[in-house]
This record gives sequence, C-alpha cells and structure tokens, in this order.
Amino acid sequence: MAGRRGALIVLEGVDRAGKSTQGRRLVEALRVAGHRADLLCFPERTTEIGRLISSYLEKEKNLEDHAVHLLFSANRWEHVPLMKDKLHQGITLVVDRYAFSGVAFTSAKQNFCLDWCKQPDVGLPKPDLILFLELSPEEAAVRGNFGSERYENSSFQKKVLQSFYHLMKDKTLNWKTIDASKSIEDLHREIKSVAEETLKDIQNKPLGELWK
Ligand code: T5A
Ligand code: NA
Repeated sequence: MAGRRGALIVLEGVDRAGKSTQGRRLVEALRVAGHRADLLCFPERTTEIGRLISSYLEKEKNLEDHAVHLLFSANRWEHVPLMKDKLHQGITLVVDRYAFSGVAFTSAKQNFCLDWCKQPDVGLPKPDLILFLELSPEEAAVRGNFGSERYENSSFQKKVLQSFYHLMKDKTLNWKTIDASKSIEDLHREIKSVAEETLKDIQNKPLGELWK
C-alpha cells in the first residue's frame, strides 16, 4: 500500500520576518513528533543557476531584470523532481521562500506586472499551506540593519509587501497570516500547530499545480 504523501509547507514574508529561523525549528519539531521532514530554501544557491543568482544578490554580477526573474524560477523548477520524489515518499517539505517571493520581488520593480511575473512558475507543485510571516517595516528594522545584498532597502521592501498582499487575495491557495512580531518560541508553537493540522488534512489529497 502506498503511504500518504508529505505536505508542502511554504514560509513567506518580508526580510527578517524570521522565515529561516522558523523553517529550521519546524523541521526539527516535526521530526521529533515522528514525521519525516526536510528543509529546502530558495534561492537554493548551490546549483549552477543558484550560484549565478547568489552572485547577482551579492552585487558581484549584474543581470537583466527579466533574465534574473526567469533564473529564480528555473532554480525552483530544477528542484521539482527532487521535491516530488520526497513528497511522494511521505516526506514533508518545509520551504523557505517560493514562487511568491519570486513574484513579489520582481513585480516591485518598475514596468513589471504581476501576471507576467507569475507565468514561469505556473504548474510548480502547489503548496498545501503558505505561512505568511507578517512584520511591519518598523518592527523589521529593530532586528538589525539591512545588509548589503540587493533589494535590502526599506522603500523596495514596502513595494514587495504590497505585492504579497495582492497574491494573498487568491483564495485557491491556503494562505495563513502569522503575526511575526511575537517571540521566536511563541511563533514556533503557533506555526507547529498550524503545520500539524495541515499534515492531518493531507489524507489522500493529490499534489496540486500552482496557479493552474
Ligand atoms: N528573491 C528570492 C527573489 O527576488 N526572487 C525569488 O524568487 C526568491 C526565492 C534572498 C533574496 O532573494 C530575493 C528575496 C531576497 O531579497 P534569502 O536568502 O531568503 O533571499 O534572504 P535572507 O536575507 O537569508 O533572509 P531574510 O532576510 O528574509 O530573513 P528571514 O529568514 O525572514 O529571518 P531570519 O530567521 O534569518 O531572522 C532574521 C533576524 O531576526 C532574528 C534572527 O535571530 C535574525 O537575527 N529573529 C527574531 N528576532 C525577534 N523576534 C523573532 N520572532 C525573531 N525571529 C528571528
Ligand atoms: Na532567510
């Protein structure tokens, strides 16, 4: 008998909302609770495409805006066979940023519409749950200064947040907004409980396709 598949759980949110911290904590907690779970982060900087993206983010390399958007998407697509394998083996994937970051960041640039930005990611594995870690720019600022990577400035981040709000209007997706101003521990407890509900709900639900 084929066992049930793993869940695809995505963490999104503005910079410094705590996505990576919570992603690591969630995977640990799910494992302790007896689930099989793995963490995946996008951009996944170790592949050839990922290294190119990383040098762009570190401002070592300049790339045309459309071209880099397609590279971020290609970096997700190159991981799809692995993601599907794991999910079908019953492994839950906790994903730190996904297509929503891709669309929110590029569409915050001049002359990009949301619809164009979504197209390359149409058909990716559809998340069973998207946790949006919501934090005001003021609260994010308290968590330390922006680094030197591309996009790390507050006026751009405000536009990114607006794009996220547009994407969250899509009711075909299971968005859950979490108040990310809470302590790491409180946030973790809340996220763990929402994730466990999603795992229970999976039953025999087939894996969907994003934006299709
Ligand atoms: N991008 C990404 C695109 O343009 N297109 C795409 O398709 C994709 C996938 C790199 C950039 O790429 C862009 C978006 C980004 O600009 P990244 O590598 O994920 O993306 O970005 P990072 O800089 O690594 O991560 P963030 O800045 O977004 O931070 P996180 O992961 O949200 O936050 P985290 O957990 O690292 O925490 C940040 C700090 O806050 C503290 C932590 O200890 C840490 O110091 N903290 C808390 N403090 C108080 N209370 C809490 N609850 C806290 N939680 C964490
Ligand atoms: Na991060």
